[in-house]
Amino acid sequence: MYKIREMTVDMLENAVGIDNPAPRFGWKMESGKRDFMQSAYQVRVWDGMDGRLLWDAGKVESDASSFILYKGVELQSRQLCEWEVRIWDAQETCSGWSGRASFEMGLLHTKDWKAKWIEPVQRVVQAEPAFDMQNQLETHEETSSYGRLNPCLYCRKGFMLGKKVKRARAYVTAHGIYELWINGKKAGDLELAPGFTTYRDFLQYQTYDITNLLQSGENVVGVILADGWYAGRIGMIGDSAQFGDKLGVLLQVEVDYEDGSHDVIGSDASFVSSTRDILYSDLYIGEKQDLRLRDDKWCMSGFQAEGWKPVELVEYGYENLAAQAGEPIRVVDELEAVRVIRTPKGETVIDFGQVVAGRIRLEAEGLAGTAITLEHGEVLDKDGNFLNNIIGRNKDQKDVFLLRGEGKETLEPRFTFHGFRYVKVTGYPGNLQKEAAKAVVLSSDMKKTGEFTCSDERVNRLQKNIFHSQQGNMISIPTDCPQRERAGWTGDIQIFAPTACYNMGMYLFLRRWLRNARAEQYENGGIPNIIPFIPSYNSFGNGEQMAASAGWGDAITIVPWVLYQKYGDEEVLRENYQAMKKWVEYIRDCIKRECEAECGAGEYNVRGCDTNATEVECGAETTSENPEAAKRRKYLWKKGQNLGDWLIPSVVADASVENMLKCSYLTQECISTCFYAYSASILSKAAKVLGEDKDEACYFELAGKVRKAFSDEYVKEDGNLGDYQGVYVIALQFDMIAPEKRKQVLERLVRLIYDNGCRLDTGFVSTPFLLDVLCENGYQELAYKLLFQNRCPSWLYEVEHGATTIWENWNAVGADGTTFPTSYNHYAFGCVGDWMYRYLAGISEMSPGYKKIRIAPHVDCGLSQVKASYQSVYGLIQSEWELDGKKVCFRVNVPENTTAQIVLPGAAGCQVTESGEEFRQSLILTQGACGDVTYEIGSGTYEFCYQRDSGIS
Ligand code: RAM
Repeated sequence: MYKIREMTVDMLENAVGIDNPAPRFGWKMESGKRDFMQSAYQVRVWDGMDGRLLWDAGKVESDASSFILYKGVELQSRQLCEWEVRIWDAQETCSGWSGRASFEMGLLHTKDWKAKWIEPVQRVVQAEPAFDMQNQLETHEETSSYGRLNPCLYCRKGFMLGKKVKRARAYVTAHGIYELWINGKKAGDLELAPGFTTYRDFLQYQTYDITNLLQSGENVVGVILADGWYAGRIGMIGDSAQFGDKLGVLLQVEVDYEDGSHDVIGSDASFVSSTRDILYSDLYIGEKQDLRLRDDKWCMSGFQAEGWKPVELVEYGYENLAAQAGEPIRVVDELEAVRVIRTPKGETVIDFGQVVAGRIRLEAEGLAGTAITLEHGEVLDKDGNFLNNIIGRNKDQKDVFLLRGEGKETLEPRFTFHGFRYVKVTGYPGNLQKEAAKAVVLSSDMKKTGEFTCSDERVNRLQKNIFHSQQGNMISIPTDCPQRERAGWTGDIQIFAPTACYNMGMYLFLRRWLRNARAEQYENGGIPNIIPFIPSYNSFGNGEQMAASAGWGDAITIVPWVLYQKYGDEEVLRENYQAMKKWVEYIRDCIKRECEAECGAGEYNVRGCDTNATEVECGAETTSENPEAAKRRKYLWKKGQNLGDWLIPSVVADASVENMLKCSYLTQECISTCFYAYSASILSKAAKVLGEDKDEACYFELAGKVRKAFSDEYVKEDGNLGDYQGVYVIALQFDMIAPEKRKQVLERLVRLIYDNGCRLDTGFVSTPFLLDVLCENGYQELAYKLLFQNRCPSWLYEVEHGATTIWENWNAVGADGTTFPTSYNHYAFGCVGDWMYRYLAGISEMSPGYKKIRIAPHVDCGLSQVKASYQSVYGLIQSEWELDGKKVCFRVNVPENTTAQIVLPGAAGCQVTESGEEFRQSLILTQGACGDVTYEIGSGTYEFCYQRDSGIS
């Protein structure tokens, strides 16, 4: 008999607070047998309270087991639902009903909100002084007084419950970040709620099941508010009040009684507020607590709220509210301290052995009022002293605690987080033992979906480092780094998304981030380089709109396409389609303006895919010296504030801002045009999926013209494309080179790599494709050399120099151990993780969502063993191989309801056994020229073995 498991609604198990009126169902199946395919399914949905049947899909002949759209009776706000599914296999055997799973609707309409926004009486958040770049570059530690920071605000209200409660929910959100408290206890396990979104358009509320926290008689509901992303100091330059300068809360408690009646207790003018033990809390600067003022009774019945002040009712409307979309931030791990160091300077520093994002929890005992200070850093200096590696205004990462003085106390900040491995502790009474400290790791709580280990411990460490950088940079939004900018740089996630999707279930997280991206898209189609966007970023465009850079803004086409490939949901393409199209048209328009500037207005006319205007070439009507060049000008994105191949190692060796910008202007012309073609071709493919035939053809044609123009304009006959590896890589990967010149281009790339001592010199946007380009074009050996390279710049150089996450700069630690003030937690260059899964373990999708899988490992990579797995929407895909001399053993698992092509490298003519028996020849699909044999198989676990020297190759 087979079983159904992991039943999800909108990709979450037992989801609570769904505000999508048409949720979608999914399930996995476990059969214990091979070749298992679903041939039909039936889903039934009930109202969980009164047992009414809401939907019976009937038996649907289909092998779809994810994203099955609800088509029953209209779902209501707050509705509790139960659902079950049964399936049939190819032999028409039925699974039997799955057993019921539940989901619960959130508030679907603005009219469901009875509560009012309230703002405690407060000093408005202080504006930071005007930004000065020089100051930013020099500021290293605390420069300003903390007096400008406001204390956290506590709000409370008591209410009576007379009847027996059946269920109770709280729907809560805030301007700022908040904790919900009921009767002296924190409700739920969320951190930093409501998370970071583009608040004006999209503010999430969270749904809490508080049934068990209520009591009969008097109850108290309370909220603690901190500045958070809304009002606190954030972004590159640490500006404050980016969304507003007053904290507020919207809170609605709903109680259903056993007798069928219903009560709503909403935030209103009867709440009172005060300040207490948290003297300030800022996401970037840190938190200060006076534990003498702590008293959890503030949120219990019987507490005399003397001196508490009334709150103000304010109108913000409810239009921007949406249910929590995807995994919230939680404590995802706790790490023991590895050691306590006495540094040469005499500092006391705790080492957690791992760079993380989060905070620490520290036990201490001392006299009342004793001040303990915690400072956070990711590395020590060369001599082993504490180093604050983050430069910039308001990047202090410093917590202060004043002890209560009544025995053992636990110190832990609540509304801030830091990027660190080392914590310098000052003022600790007595001898600090490592057992007294724990690192509390924060992240959006996605499931881990990937595992990769192999016979080289350094590569294993690299994979771990990638994972940890991902964990630290997925706090509500995908960030570049969790200590300095903590910003949703579009380029970084564009580069890293494929790797991210192997490591964790990124579907909801990235889909939510795209919602922010759509909201932030400019009228003209440009996508700001950072999402969510904050006004202070405009200071980089001299007060004008922030530029939309090639390779960064393209996140709007690339990320939806990656999600579609990995999870198979067309809806992601549909909901982003217009934004993708606007982005491509934005590029077209940028070029148009360039042409007009060069050729005179009116002479140049672009034909967008939606217009019928005639196309006129730039300069075609003038007597141009080079009519061909004039004709192709309109396909080349030559100008604009494009970042090019950011952080090319040889150019930014000294990490100076000047040289960083040099990377841009040295490469931007080529890189921008390549991304134009790439986005146009993704758009064409998306149009095909969505049945937008006209667009499909139009953008396909556009991509082709851009490619041809690029090749004609930039690629010399001898394959010369300049001095930078990245330009070659991108041009090859995006198919920008005319076939007759491809070989020369490739050879020049290979020469550049050899001339660089078999080391990479690629920047941000090209690094993800470097190893692929080499492997796809017959230079596997060189790709392996780059992977196993341990001289700087290289992945293993970082590992051998103590990295526990991925660094922003390859040379962040010098050969002599000097550590530079930069970010040690930047996932971008961790993009090689994707290649390792796809190439070394060989797991990739042949059709969207891994409905059809390809497992094609490369056993000649220099490793003797690889073990990898990926938890897809259908179930676990595994690829494990060992190479022992000529003997290859290869185990795979193909999940139910999928099929796979399995490639056995060098197996042609060999006797292949599977689980000890000769394998069926009939399953052979192809025998490749280089001796690879491809089998087509169904679900199940297989173990193939063969001796390569027995073959024909
Ligand atoms: C740096 C960021 C980020 C990158 C931009 C261009 O400041 O850390 O990684 O995308 O520059």
